[in-house]
Amino acid sequence: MAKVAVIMGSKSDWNVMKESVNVLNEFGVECYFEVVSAHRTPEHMYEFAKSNNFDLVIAGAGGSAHLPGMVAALTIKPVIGVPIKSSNLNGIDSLLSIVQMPGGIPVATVAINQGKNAGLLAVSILAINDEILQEKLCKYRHNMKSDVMESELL
Ligand code: RP5
Repeated sequence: MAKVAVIMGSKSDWNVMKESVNVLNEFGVECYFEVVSAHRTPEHMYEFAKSNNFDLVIAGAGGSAHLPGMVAALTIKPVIGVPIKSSNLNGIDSLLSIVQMPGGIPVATVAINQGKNAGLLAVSILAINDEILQEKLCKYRHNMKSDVMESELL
């Protein structure tokens, strides 16, 4: 069974990162979540990454946002980064920190505060080898399409 670790640099990131957890729960993907800070708890970050107790990591961080890149450097599992809007730079600082990984250690980066899309991307990756998840994703897309087709303007 695939397992996703959802980590974040601070409990103040939870409002965004719970959207990832909500999506994973909706699709029935096992996950766990915790605060892992690159600068406040660097030893714990190392232990977490080296535990290998996950198939995929979703990592959210704000500010200079080292967490996703540092974790990606410590594991060969895929890492999805979520830039969090936490400073007066509107999240642009986090976005650039996470998306601009030098060649060699990739972090798949979603839009600022897009915990939901991080969850959906994780499901898509895991669905490669899981027909049930493929079916659920097709149904999810179908429902989105129906919502648009059936929506009425005032
Ligand atoms: C980052 O600093 C966290 O990811 C958070 O987005 C930001 C602010 O953290 P707090 O000061 O709210 O704990 O490490």
